[in-house]
Amino acid sequence: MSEYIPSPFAWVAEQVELYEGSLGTEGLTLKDTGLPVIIVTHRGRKTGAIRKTPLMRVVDGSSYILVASMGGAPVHPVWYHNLKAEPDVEIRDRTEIYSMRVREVSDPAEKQRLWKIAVAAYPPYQEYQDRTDRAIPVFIAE
Ligand code: F42
Repeated sequence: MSEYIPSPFAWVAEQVELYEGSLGTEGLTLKDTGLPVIIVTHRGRKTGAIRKTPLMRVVDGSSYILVASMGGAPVHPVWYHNLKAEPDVEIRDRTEIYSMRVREVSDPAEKQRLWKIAVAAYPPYQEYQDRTDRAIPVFIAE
């Protein structure tokens, strides 16, 4: 069993603690927005430690769309690199937990279709993309 290392962002670590500590009955939305969040459990590519990253809940059928936006920051979030190295993840959506495999979406038509779904679920994603020079990566978890 690997060690769990909480996020160095206090507000993120607190959301994970509330969400998981309540077994998916509390802390389910992004502060001030009321919009739903999932928790992605994955592995640090260097430490091998367990990492837990809250992301907006964006669904396409029974798949989840993961958007590596990090508020429009100029570089990809660290979890992006972890998922590229180790694509097997666990997704907690409220009280349900799913074992899933992620892949980065590279086909332009597929990415455009999923991007529209993501922006409809969480409109700030478009502002984040407009604000940064990097193409914000999108994963699909199946
Ligand atoms: N972030 C998004 O990108 N998209 C979202 O839709 C999103 C929604 C969201 C909703 C609620 C919420 O509470 C947070 C939300 N966030 C969203 C923020 C998200 O949870 C992450 O905090 C954010 O994307 C930054 O991710 P990050 O992986 O860059 O986190 C940093 C702060 C971090 O944890 N850094 C660690 C550290 O110690 O500095 C490193 C963690 C790590 O994985 N280390 C690796 C290891 O091996 O353990 C090494 C990695 C390497 O290659 O160096």
